[in-house]
Amino acid sequence: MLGKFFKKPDAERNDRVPPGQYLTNGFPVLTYGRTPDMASFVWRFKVWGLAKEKVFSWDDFVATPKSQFTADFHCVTRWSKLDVQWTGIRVTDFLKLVEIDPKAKHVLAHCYGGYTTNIAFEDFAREENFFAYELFGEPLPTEHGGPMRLVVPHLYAWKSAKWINGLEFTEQEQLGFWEVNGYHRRGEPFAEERYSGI
Ligand SMILES: Nc1nc2c(c(=O)[nH]1)N[C@H]1C(S)=C(S)[C@@H](COP(=O)(O)O)O[C@H]1N2
Ligand SMILES: [Mo]
Repeated sequence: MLGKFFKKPDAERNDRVPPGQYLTNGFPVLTYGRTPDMASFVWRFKVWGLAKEKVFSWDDFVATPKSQFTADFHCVTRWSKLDVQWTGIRVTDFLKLVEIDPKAKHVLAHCYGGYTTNIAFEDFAREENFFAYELFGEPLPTEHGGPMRLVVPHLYAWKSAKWINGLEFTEQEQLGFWEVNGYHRRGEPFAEERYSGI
């Protein structure tokens, strides 16, 4: 049954597929709980904590020049999808718009619906991370996190927060939803950082 949907990685692709992962051609939707009814929200994005508090409207947010990104996507439940095409805003470009206290060492991403996930500042402020609002050239579908999600390609996909609506900067690490529930605090797929082992 599984073999119908998930195939073992091709030999030439092995180096892109982390250990214990299987390739899928589809794009499964993985959401804990209900998908928030985004139509009922006026989208806003807030930055706070060890950063000067600032609230962005949709227009403020997307005023940052957009770029295209192709990235592999690895879910800790063992499926990986290669070459996902996104359009969005580079995290490093966005960070130029906010004043962050140098004491900030961690970021907690907040989402409509209440999901959170933690990312160390050095993992967050990397060139290849972005806020995405298009998927394969179409507006990002709600089930995949539309209108806006975070994408952090070098960590397991639970760090790629869907329906993102804010960033809280802190000195001490505050664990997010899955991290409190036993997932690894960092989640690097090539090191198989799946669970915290506590
Ligand atoms: N807000 C929110 N973001 C989330 C999740 C979630 O449940 N809620 N699930 C995470 C997990 S476990 C994965 S694998 C990816 C799945 O993204 P997809 O549904 O677009 O495939 O989103 C991540 N971001
Ligand atoms: Mo996941």
